[in-house]
Order: sequence, then C-alpha cells, then structure tokens
Amino acid sequence: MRRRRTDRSRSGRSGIDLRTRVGSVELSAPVMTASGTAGHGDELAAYVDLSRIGAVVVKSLGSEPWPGNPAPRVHATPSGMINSVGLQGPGVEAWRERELPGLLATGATVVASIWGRTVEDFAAAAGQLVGIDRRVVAVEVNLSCPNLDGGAHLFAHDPAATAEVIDVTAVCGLPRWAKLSANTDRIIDVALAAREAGAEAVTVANTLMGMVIDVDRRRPVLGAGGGGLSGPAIHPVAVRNVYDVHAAAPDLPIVGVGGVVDGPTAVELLLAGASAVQVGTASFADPRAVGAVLHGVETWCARSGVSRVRDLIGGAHG
Ligand code: RRO
Repeated sequence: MRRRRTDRSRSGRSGIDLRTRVGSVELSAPVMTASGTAGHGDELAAYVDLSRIGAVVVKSLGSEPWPGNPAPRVHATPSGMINSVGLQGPGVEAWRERELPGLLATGATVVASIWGRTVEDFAAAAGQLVGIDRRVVAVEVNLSCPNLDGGAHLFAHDPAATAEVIDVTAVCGLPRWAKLSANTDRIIDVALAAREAGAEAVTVANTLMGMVIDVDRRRPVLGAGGGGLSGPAIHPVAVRNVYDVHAAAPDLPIVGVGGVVDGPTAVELLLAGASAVQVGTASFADPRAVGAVLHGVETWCARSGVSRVRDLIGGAHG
C-alpha cells in the first residue's frame, strides 16, 4: 500500500515526539481541526501555523455546491454550542480549484471530507477526489451529519448502509476515515462494518442531536429546528465512545473528537484509544485553539515524563 506521510518536524519544540499514525497516514502531530470548524480553505492561517498541526480537516463537501440551512445556524449553549449549518459548501471540484491551493500554500497537511444524501452522491464526491495533490492525505467520509433533512441521512446508524457508502468511496484512492455518529447504540457494529468495507480508521464522533427553544417566541432557535450539540458538554460522551470502540477493536485506528479544549482533554481521548484528536467548537471561541491544544499536549507530556505521544494511545485500558 502506498504510504502517505508528512515530512515535517519529528518533534515539537519541547523535544517530545509528537508523531502519530492513523492507519497508513503518518502525522507530524496528534491534533487536527475538526471538520466544519475551520472552513474549506486557509481561514485559520491568520491565527495558527497550520503547518505545525497534524492536519486541517476541511468542512464536508458534496459533489455539487450546496447552500446549507436557513439562519440562525449556530447558537451558544451551556458548555458548548449547537449548529445546523446544513453542509454549506462549494462542492468538491470548486474546492479543489479555488480553496485547496491556498490551504496547501500554508504548509498544511489536509484531510478532505465528503457527504451525500445517497450512496451515489458519495460515489460522485469520492470520484471528484481522484488524482488530488498528495498533501491531501486522507478523506473523512461523513456518515453522520445530523442536519441534513432533519437527520434523515444518518448512514452511520446502520452497519449495512455504512458499509455500502465506504465501499463506493474506494474510487478516490485515498485512505478513508469513517466519521461515526454518537446518536446510536450501534456505534461498535457500525465501526466494525466500516472497517470491513475498507475504512482505515473511524472518527468518533459527530455532534449529538439536540434542540434549543426560544421560550418567548415559542419556537426553536435554529432556523432548521434541531441541530448538533458540540463542545465540553459532549466530551465525556466522546471519551466513552472512543473507549468502547477501542476495547472492541483495538487494531482499528480512531480519531477522537468531542469537547477537546486543552492538553488534558486531548490526552483523555488518546488514553481512551484515539490515535489523534480533533478540535472543533473551541475554535469558535478562540481561533487559536487548535494550536493551543497541541501546545497543551506537549506541555502535559513534558510534565508527565512522556517522551512519545503515541505511547499514550489506549493507555486507560487495563
Ligand atoms: O453542516 C452541518 O450542519 C454539520 C455537519 Br456536515 C456535521 O457533520 N455535523 C454537524 O454538527 N453539523
């Protein structure tokens, strides 16, 4: 298998070896942006040296441009936020032409992300990734958006539907990471089905379905009604799901996401079994967050006598 890797620094400024591997993808650091929280291009470059983080995972892209949901699309909640952005994006082809070059110019390692309403949509989006720049090291297959037609396309709630989508996305030629849903009690079965169908890794997990109601208007706050809850409120849910998937399939690489705000919350997901983590909601409060979390991981390792980040992976399992 062709191995994709980043060739940058082998260790951070602290001397800690930050390198990790997600399936065949070697990353220079274990902290990435979460899809949907760093735009489609170089939006965060003014705040973070994107060449030093593990990867920029771009917002999910369809095979065609898509306008997304009606406003308001984001709303602060206690200990997090809720969104119903609704997959707004330019489509894979326009992204490759207009946004990817600027992102690559920052020195970032890039992970694409694709979505679809149907299996055929996913196949079309995956097909549009063929021949992409080698610095796009993987594609996250978003099987778990809660905001498409009110959650009607949650492929990740069903092992067979997940397998079908992962299977047809092989055409892209990139390592595939299946982005799973926390809104199901079948996450382990779905993770195993994704692996069986060819996913190299699973991203655990997307937002939790929720709703906020404006009591004065007596209507949901978000334009689409419901949305996806994220941030510190869901961190223990992410830790539990990562822990359970790792326990069931210790050899299946996991990218952990949910409520990572600092070094310790990132380390928690690594100890639960993640090989790398993503930072999302924290970037809405502070666009420097992903860099700060990486620095926090380094600081935590230095204080704790850990010289290689990858030695933490799964460390909470007895
Ligand atoms: O765009 C969105 O509304 C969205 C997506 Br694609 C997703 O995967 N998760 C989420 O909370 N929002």
